[in-house]
Amino acid sequence: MPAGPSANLELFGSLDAPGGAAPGAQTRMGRQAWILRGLALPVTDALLRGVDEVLRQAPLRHMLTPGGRRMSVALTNCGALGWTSDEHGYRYTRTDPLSGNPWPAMPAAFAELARLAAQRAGFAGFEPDACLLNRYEPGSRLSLHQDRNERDMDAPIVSVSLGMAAVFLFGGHARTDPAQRHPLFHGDVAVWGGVDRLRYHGVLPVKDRPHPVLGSRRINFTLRKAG
Ligand code: MD3
Ligand code: FE
Repeated sequence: MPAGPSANLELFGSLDAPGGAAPGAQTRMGRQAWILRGLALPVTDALLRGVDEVLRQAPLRHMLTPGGRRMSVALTNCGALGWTSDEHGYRYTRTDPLSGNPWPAMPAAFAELARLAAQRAGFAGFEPDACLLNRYEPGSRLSLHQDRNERDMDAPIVSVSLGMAAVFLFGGHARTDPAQRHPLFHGDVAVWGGVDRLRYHGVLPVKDRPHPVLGSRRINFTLRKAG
């Protein structure tokens, strides 16, 4: 994608941007890792209806890590495959372990935005089959990890941020590599794949700065090709 004069325009490490970073700006985090500022803003109503529909059928829950710790982020899934963590490890399943039912269908607005974002970042033809939805409350965090449970490492991952801002940590290929910090605002969409697909990443504890629409919550959903 063209790296225009505003490719790196962002408020570095700061959440003091009431309207978020400039919509339309593109933050390049790595060779094949981008934040597309505000790309979701025109469709937030449809996305939030989709979120409500998913949560009605598959409520948010705090999963356990394989080490037995309760995650501070609550999560659920939609699409054919859903990500699960328990004392046995991480994996994708076709059914929700809480209900035994298939995961809710992926809302059309999620898949459409994911295809658009992937194409803008140089990954044409992305067809996600899994969507992991995370809900952060003040203090929730996600420690540094790699996303490596998906079968097809050639496919990118697309993430959509809604609600309160958060600081995203973007590390390297080793857990101890230094991490860049990037704020993620309501409506921002991140896409990463290729050489950046397996980089360590995480989210710092979220500060309580209520969002006008979502209040003291941050919703992030990630679209993946898991099967
Ligand atoms: C990874 N979610 O669900 S997505 C996850 O904000 C997850 O909830 C985070 O990590 C969240 O597994 C972060 C944003 C993101 C953006 C760019 C990346 C993750 C990335 C680039 C490389 C690797
Ligand atoms: Fe991740």
